[in-house]
Amino acid sequence: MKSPKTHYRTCPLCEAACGLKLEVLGDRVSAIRGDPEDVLSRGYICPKGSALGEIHDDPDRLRAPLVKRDGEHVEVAWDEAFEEIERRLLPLLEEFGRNAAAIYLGNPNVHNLAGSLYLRPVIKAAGTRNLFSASTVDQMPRHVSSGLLFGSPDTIPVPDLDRCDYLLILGANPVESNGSLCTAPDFPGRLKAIGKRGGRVVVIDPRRTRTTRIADEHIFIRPGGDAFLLIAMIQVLFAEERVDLGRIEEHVNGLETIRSVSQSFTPERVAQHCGVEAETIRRLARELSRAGAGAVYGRIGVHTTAFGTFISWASDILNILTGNLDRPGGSMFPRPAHARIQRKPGGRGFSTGRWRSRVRELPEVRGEFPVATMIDEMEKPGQDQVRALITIAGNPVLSTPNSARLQAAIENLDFMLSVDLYCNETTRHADVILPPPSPLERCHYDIGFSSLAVHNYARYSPATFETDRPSEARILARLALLLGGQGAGADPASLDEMLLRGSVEGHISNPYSPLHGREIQDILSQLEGRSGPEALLDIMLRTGHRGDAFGAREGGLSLSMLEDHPHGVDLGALESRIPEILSTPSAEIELAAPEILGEFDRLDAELSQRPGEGLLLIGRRHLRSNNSWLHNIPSLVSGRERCTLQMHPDDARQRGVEEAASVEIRSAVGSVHAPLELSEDLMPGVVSLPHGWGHGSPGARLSVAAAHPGVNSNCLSDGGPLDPLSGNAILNGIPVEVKAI
Ligand SMILES: Nc1nc2c(c(=O)[nH]1)N[C@H]1C(S)=C(S)[C@@H](COP(=O)(O)OP(=O)(O)OC[C@H]3O[C@@H](n4cnc5c(=O)[nH]c(N)nc54)[C@H](O)[C@@H]3O)O[C@H]1N2
Ligand SMILES: Nc1nc2c(c(=O)[nH]1)N[C@H]1C(S)=C(S)[C@@H](COP(=O)(O)OP(=O)(O)OC[C@H]3O[C@@H](n4cnc5c(=O)[nH]c(N)nc54)[C@H](O)[C@@H]3O)O[C@H]1N2
Ligand code: SF4
Ligand SMILES: [Mo]
Repeated sequence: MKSPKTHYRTCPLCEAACGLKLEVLGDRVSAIRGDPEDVLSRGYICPKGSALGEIHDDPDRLRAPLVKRDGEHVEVAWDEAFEEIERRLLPLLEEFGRNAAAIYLGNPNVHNLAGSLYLRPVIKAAGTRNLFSASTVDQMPRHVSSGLLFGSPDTIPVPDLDRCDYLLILGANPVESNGSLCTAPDFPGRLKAIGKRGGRVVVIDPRRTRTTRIADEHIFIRPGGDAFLLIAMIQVLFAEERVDLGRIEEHVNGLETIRSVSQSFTPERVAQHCGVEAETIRRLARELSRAGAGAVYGRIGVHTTAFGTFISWASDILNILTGNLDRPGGSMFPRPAHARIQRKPGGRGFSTGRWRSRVRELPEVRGEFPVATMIDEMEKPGQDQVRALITIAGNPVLSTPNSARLQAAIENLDFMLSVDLYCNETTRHADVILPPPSPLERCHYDIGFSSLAVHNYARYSPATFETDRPSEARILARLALLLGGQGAGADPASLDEMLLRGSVEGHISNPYSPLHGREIQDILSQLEGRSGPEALLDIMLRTGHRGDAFGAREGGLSLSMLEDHPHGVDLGALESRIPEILSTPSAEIELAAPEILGEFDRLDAELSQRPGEGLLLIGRRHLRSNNSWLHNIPSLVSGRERCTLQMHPDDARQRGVEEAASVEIRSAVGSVHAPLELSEDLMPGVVSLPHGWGHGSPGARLSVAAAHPGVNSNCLSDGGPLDPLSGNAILNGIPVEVKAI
């Protein structure tokens, strides 16, 4: 018998980016544990990480391209699949123009080196303005507020979890989600440690959660009410003269403007609208200002609301006003290994609305339109109507608003292509599906999440298993060449070569690069024969602030150095980065961008109306889920049914509905039926239904998920009203009615 081999790799499933230790026997994984020596995760693992082997082995996971023939998907060879795309898609673009194709990018792209490095050429080659992604049902507000405050949408501060004494969490449940826009494996342990060192964790959430249970205090809030709570806390800080910016004071612009526009938002005035008592709001502001070092951290429950961007901004403002931005234990900017060497502060700043969507005239944000308007672009006839869709690693039929209508619009398209591991509720509509290899058959480096981690680190994992099938980078490269008119048979290596040369030449001509003025051959010869994403990553690491600059800096980082450190390289605790990191034109933090000031009028208008009295629907995550796509893994769906509507017993009594019975949940745009679960954990007036369910569609190939279908909560979310600054959809705080059936 063969003896098992040990492999180490990063879990790609969620933002915690845990380091895992895999026991491999032949071509199978026999066990997966947390890697106790990992520099970031120190042995932590959750049930999803342990299930990576099951994903790899899942018989439903696609191994060959599928093409639809007479309404049925059949397996074809790779060449045939690309020929089909060329034959069907290119004539459409010829006839109707480039905007006739829409692209939708799903969440797992961010967890994948190919997605991080090879999507740009695909988007460029497609040449469409109809670009959409999961970002506008997720974190787009955080990009916009960061862009306005700090000058770049990717300059996102994270709570310095391991050193703070006070943490105010709004709309996040990291004990189930393992954290988001805050990479911190073992989030629960890190939260408990705050209490152990004498600190305090307060959670604001309309539902009692596993996170509220380990916190020192939980405060209910009316869904969507956080903007009022936060602006009143800001008002209190000014009114009680508690503002103290600390070391960043000289880098801040607009403080007096914020003092004056926030003046009228007293705790008494907002209390009813957020459902939090005025005295509690005052106390929270005082606690934050008195804490040694503290941070305000908000996530999906507050970003997917009508004031998502404002809330993200207000959280940072509270950190700034209490001297907590950019100080140890406060809210800090990570510095990943691949971050470039910073030039002097200042830059072009950030703006949105460089172009607008055709139907609803919504502004682009970071080159995308809100995914909520993808339906409109498909449905409304006219020049530039969307007739073809390319989805890459996404399931918008389950994850984006007004899904029933979206599904109908997708059915009417002339052509659809998907790059995905599975034939799911969305990709079942595709004329061609191109499946990348499994998560264990690729190399991994977290470009995104090492930029959001509570401790600086660098970690690279090689592929655990080799495969003959094309890598995702190869698939995307071939697609980019095809879209660029080079034909279905173009060699993807030519794109690798182009990207590589482009990157090296860019560095050589850039006076701020450590490679400025070097010889191209000197650089290429040091790449040790690497190509594709690994070559690009090596260049990023070696030109980064800790890099070896291709021999110019002894002991610096390179990809081969990371290969020698399978548990990762510890790059130390977070460090202060202001002003170096600021890229606003003024090189200062701009507190009072006009876009934000405009939101104060909207807040005022809301406050002049009485809050509604009906039920408000919120979402819910479970540790063993990951949006829509892990319900086909037996160990992750076993046990009690999870797709239930949770409701407070008082609300149930009032409506004459009973536990276990299926109830009808109706919103402005649709209705679904789900089993009712009574729970004292809900704030009265609030009901909760998880997203990502609604399996069992004909034509999908998810046999395990089909046995645990649940219902699609996004049949209830309305793509009409959005967070105006980011275009983010409103997925929490949806008015609904619940009735017995
Ligand atoms: N009501 C409601 N809706 C929500 C949310 C909510 O809280 N409430 N949350 C929103 C959020 S935060 C997000 S991020 C979105 C997610 O929305 P999506 O990204 O659209 O959906 P996922 O369920 O993540 O689907 C991911 C797809 O990628 C495929 N996949 C996995 N790995 C790979 C890979 O390596 N390569 C390729 N090509 N494909 C891969 C999977 O098979 C799956 O089909 O949902 C959003 N929708
Ligand atoms: N197990 C698991 N982990 C995941 C995912 C998953 O689906 N399952 N998805 C991953 C993804 S893509 C993301 S983006 C992250 C998201 O990570 P989190 O942001 O931690 O997401 P949730 O667990 O949905 O927590 C949102 C919380 O907001 C609360 N909430 C709802 N409305 C409001 C409101 O108006 N105000 C306030 N204050 N709270 C509100 C909800 O009750 C809920 O407890 O999780 C990631 N990790
Ligand atoms: S917490 Fe996230 S990264 Fe860690 S094992 Fe679980 S799914 Fe993987
Ligand atoms: Mo997300």
